[in-house]
Amino acid sequence: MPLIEAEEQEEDSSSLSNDKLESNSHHCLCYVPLGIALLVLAGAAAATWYFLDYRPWHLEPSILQFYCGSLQVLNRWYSPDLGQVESRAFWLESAKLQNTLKELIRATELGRYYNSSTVYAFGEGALTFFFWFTLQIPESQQKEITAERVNTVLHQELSTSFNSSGSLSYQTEYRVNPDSLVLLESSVKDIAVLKSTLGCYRYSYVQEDDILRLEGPDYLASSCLWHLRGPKGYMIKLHLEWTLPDCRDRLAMYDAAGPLEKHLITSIYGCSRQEPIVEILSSGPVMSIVWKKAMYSYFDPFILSAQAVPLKACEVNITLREDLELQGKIGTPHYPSYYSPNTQCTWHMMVPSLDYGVTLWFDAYALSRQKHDLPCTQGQWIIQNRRLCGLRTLQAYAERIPVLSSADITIAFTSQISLTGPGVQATYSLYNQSDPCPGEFLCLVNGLCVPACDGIKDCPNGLDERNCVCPAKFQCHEDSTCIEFSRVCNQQLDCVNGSDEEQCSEGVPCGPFTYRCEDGTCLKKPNPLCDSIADCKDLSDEKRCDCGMQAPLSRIVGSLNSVEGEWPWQASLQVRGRHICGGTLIADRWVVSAAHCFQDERLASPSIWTVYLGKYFQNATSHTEVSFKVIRLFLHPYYEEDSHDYDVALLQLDHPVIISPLIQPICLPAPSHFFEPGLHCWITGWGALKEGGHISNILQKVDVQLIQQNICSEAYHYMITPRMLCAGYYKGKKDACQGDSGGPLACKEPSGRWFLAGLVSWGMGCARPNNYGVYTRITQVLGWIKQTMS
Ligand SMILES: *[C@@H]1O[C@H](CO)[C@@H](O)[C@H](O)[C@H]1NC(C)=O
Ligand SMILES: *[C@@H]1O[C@H](CO)[C@@H](O)[C@H](O)[C@H]1NC(C)=O
Ligand SMILES: *[C@@H]1O[C@H](CO)[C@@H](O)[C@H](O)[C@H]1NC(C)=O
Ligand SMILES: *[C@@H]1O[C@H](CO)[C@@H](O)[C@H](O)[C@H]1NC(C)=O
Ligand SMILES: *[C@@H]1O[C@H](CO)[C@@H](O)[C@H](O)[C@H]1NC(C)=O
Ligand SMILES: *[C@@H]1O[C@H](CO)[C@@H](O)[C@H](O)[C@H]1NC(C)=O
Ligand SMILES: [Ca+2]
Ligand SMILES: [Ca+2]
Ligand SMILES: [Ca+2]
Repeated sequence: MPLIEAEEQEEDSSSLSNDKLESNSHHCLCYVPLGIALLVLAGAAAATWYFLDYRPWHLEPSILQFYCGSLQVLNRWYSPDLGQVESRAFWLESAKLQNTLKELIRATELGRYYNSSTVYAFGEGALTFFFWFTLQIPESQQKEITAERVNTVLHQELSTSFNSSGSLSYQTEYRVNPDSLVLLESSVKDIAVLKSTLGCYRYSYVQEDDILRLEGPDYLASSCLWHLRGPKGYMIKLHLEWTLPDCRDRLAMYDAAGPLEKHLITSIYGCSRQEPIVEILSSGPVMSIVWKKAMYSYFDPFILSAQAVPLKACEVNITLREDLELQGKIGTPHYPSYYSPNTQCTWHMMVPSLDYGVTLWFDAYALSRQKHDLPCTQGQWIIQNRRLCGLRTLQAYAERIPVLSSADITIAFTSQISLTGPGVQATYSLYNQSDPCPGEFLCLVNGLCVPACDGIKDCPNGLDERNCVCPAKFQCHEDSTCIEFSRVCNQQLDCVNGSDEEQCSEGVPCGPFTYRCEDGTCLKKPNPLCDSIADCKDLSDEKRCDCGMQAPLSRIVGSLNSVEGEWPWQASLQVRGRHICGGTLIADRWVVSAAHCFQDERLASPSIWTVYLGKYFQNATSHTEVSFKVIRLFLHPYYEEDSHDYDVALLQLDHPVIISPLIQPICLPAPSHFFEPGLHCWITGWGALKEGGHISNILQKVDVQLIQQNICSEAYHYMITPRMLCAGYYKGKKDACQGDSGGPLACKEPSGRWFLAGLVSWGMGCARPNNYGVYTRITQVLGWIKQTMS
C-alpha cells in the first residue's frame, strides 16, 4: 500500500506542475517578460501549494466511504449450498470473490483508497454476489470521489476487461457482467447492521402464489437478514401478525437487496397493539428485512410471511352519479397494506354537473398545504394542480374539491421518499356547491359539516359558534327570544306567538337539534326517541326501546349506596378478581367503557378481563350476577392517551345477556339528543369515596349537574374537546373517582327512561372545587359505536 500511495502522490504533484509549465511555455513565445513572471508565479504557487496544502495523504484526516452492491457472474450458477453461510461452498466462493472485488478496485484509480471488502451473500440464477466495500478517502479528495464517480469508474473497468481477457485473476476465473453492477452508497450504520446479521443471512426466492414463512433468529444469532426476491413485475408483500402482547424485537424492512438506511421502508419496534396486523410492500421484486431479537425466547412474538404480489396499475377513471350518498373508495394498491415506496396513483373523476363538487373523506389522515418544496414525508397529493402533503392524525378529515369550469377532476398520490406508512384510503361523494352542509356549518379547517350554535366548538377555529343568536337554545321565530329546548313542543306557549309549539307533529327541515326518523324526515320535538309517544310517521322513534328502565325499587334511598336493580346497566370490569373499571351495558353482548382502562400494556388483552353484570357487592357474589369473558376489545381509533380525546372502548361479551329487571341495557341517545346544561344526572360505580381511597364495596351513586361546555373549557384551560362533557358542581364535593372510570353518566328523560350521556373519563383529582368531572360525550362517538357493533 505505501508504495502505491507514494507513486500516486508524485504523479499528482508532477502532473500538476507540468500542466502549468506547458501552458506557460506556450504563452512565453509571444510575451517573454510576462512569461517569466508567470513562471515565477507558477513556481510560487506550486511551492505554496506544496507547503500549505500538501500533506502526505495517509497522514491527512480521512473519512471512510461505504458502498453496498451486487454483481452477476455469468459463468457460475447459484446452488442451494451458497444460501448457507456455514457451508464450505459459501466460504470458498465468498473468499475468492472477495479477492476479485479487491483486485477490481485496485485496478482502478480508486485502488489507493481501498480499505476493505466483504462478500456476504449470493443470489439465484447466474450467480449474483452481494458485497460491501470501504474506501478510505482523504478529506481533500472527498468532494471528487462521489458515489457517481465510483460507479462510473468500476463500470468502466469491468467493461474494458470484459472483452479483453486480461492478466488479472478476476478476469480469468469469473466472467463478471459489467451491466449487472448495482452500487449504493451506504453508511457505517448500514455496515454495522450487515455485520450484525452475518451469522444469519437467509436468501429466498418468493414464487408467485407462494407464502413463505420467515422464522425468527435462533439462539445462535440474535439478528438475521432476509433477502427476498420475487419474479419480475411483482412486489414483495410482507405480512406481520403479532402473537404475543409484549416484545422488544425490532424489525426493519428495506426496499433494496441490503439493509440500507436510505432505502428503509419502515421499522417496527416492540409489539404494537394499535396495528395487530401490518402488511408492507416493496416497490419491486426485492426486499430485505432485518429481524433483531431482544432476548431469546422459544416463540417468535409474531408471524412473519412473505408473498409476491403483482404490481398494480394505479390509474382509475371514475364517473360519479347524481347522488349525494357515498359512492365508492379510492386507495393505494393492496390497501390496507402500507403503500409501496414507489406508489404513483392517479384518479380521474367525472362529475355529473358543475353544480357539484367532490368530497374525499379520509380517516385518521389529513391534507395540508406545504409552503416549501420539501418532499412530503407521508404522501404527496396533487389535486387539480394544488400540491398538498398528507399527514397521519387522530381526527376525521374531508377534502372538498370544488368544480369550476370542467367536470373533470384529477387527483394524484405519490410517495416521495422510501419511508412509507399505512395504506391511504378515501371515500368519495358529491356535495352541492351552493349548499355543502344542509342545516349545518361547513368547517373550512377540516372540511367537515358540524352543528352550528349548539354550544360546542366543533370546528377547531370555533367559527361554528360565532355570531349565534341563541347558543344551545331554541330561537322563537317571531322575535328571536331564546327559550330552553325542554320548552319546545311541550304543549305550552313559551314564544310570544307560540312558534315553539308549531310544526310539532310534522316534518321540518333538518338541523342540529332535529331528530331524524328512519324515513329521512326530521322532527322538531326535542329528544323524541323512546318516550312512548309515536312521533315519526314510520314509528321508528319507538322501535327498539327495550332499555333504560330501572327495576321497581323496594325503598326510597337517599344515601350514596344504591339499591339492587337501581342501575341494571352497570358493569364491573375485573382482572384476576380485582375491580378495575366500570362499564355500561348498551346492547346484547356489548358493554361500553373508557379506552384509558386498557391503555396499560398489561391490561390491553381482552382475554384477561371478566365483565360482571347484575353485581352489587364487590366483596360477595350475589345470586343475580352473571360473569362474561371478553372476546373482542375495540378502542376508538382516534383515542389519544395524552389528551384523553375519544376515550371510549367497546367490549364484546362471549355469550348473550339475558335481560331481566336487574340486568338491562341503558338507552343510547340519538345523535341529536340534547342533554341540557343544568340537568341533574347520575354517575355510578364502585370507585373510591375520596381521592386516593379504596374502592367501595357497595355500588355507589352520585348526582351531578351538566355543565356548559364553555364554562368547563375555561376551568380546564381549553383542554376540553368536543368529545368531552363536563358534570359536577362549582364547589366540588360530588364527583367520580378512581375505579369509576368507564362507568355511566346517566340522565333520566321525562318519560322515565334513562339515557347514556357520558362515560367517566378524567378529572383533576376527585370532587375538587372548580374541577368538574370530565366524561366522554356519547353523542359524539355514537357513529363509531354503531359501526363497531354492526
Ligand atoms: C481501514 O480503515 C480503518 C479505519 O480508518 C483503519 O483502522 C484500517 O487500518 C484500514 N485498513 C486498511 C487495510 O487500510
Ligand atoms: C464488449 O462486448 C460487449 C458485448 O459482448 C459489446 O456490446 C461491447 O461493444 C464490447 N466493447 C468493446 C469495447 O469491445
Ligand atoms: C381514462 O380516460 C382517459 C381519457 O379520458 C383514457 O385515455 C385512459 O386510457 C382511461 N384510463 C383507464 C384506466 O381507463
Ligand atoms: C343545492 O342547493 C341549493 C340551495 O339550497 C338548492 O336550491 C339546489 O336544489 C341544490 N341542488 C341539488 C342538486 O341538490
Ligand atoms: C304575533 O301575532 C300577532 C297576530 O297575528 C301579530 O300582530 C304580532 O305582530 C305577532 N308578534 C310577533 C312578535 O311577531
Ligand atoms: C361485604 O361488605 C358488607 C358491607 O361492607 C358487609 O356487611 C358484608 O359482611 C361483607 N360480606 C363479606 C362476605 O365479606
Ligand atoms: Ca357546534
Ligand atoms: Ca312550549
Ligand atoms: Ca317518540
